[in-house]
Amino acid sequence: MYRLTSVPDSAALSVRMVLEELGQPYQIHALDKEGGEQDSPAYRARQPLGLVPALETPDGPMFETAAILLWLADRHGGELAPAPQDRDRAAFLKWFFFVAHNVHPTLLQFFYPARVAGEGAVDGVLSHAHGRMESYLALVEAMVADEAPAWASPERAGIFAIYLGMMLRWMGSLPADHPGHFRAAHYPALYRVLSQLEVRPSVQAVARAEDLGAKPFTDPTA
Ligand SMILES: N[C@@H](CCC(=O)N[C@@H](CS)C(=O)NCC(=O)O)C(=O)O
Repeated sequence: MYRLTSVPDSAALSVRMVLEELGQPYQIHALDKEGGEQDSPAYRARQPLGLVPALETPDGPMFETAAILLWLADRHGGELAPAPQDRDRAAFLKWFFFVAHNVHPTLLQFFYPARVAGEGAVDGVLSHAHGRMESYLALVEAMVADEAPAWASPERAGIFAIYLGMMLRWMGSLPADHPGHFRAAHYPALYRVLSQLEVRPSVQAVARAEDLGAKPFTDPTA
């Protein structure tokens, strides 16, 4: 059985949704942050930066959200990502890594700006990150609107949409005047995908378990 180390409403969400979608049994291990578990040698051996998620698998421990999502999709087949031999694997990988390498790290700057530049330069980091995020999301929106790839359709509940939906959840939950505030509703093609994806039983099961509300991707403050 998989064992997912998590804190509520963290990047572990996407892994949990994918495990639900795959129907794979798993246990949640709640990281004891107050007790300092993230700094313990045992946890650092599984996640060297002390972050979540970490997933224990039959092939050994894994960290990095995108790597875990892709590994689960590949390992269990199905429809969550195009298989290596599929024609649309190339386009899928390109955009999945685009999100993992651009959207995710920029998003983290909204939540931990001082880590990037120290306390004195937080405003500059936030406004620079805002501009980059605006262009990243516009590119993803245009791709989904123009190409309507099957791997980003709500029917497939793919790892691309689950990963991006989780990030839009967090950005949408920031105050409206925060530079990191971006809402799915501003991106019609993404909104259409995410509003159908979020009512799937897998996403709803995690939303109930972690108290995320009825529309975890498109209306995180509801
Ligand atoms: N690149 C990592 C980032 C993971 C990450 O930043 N996790 C956050 C929660 S969403 C965390 O553990 N934050 C606690 C902290 O930074 O102290 C991944 O994709 O797994």
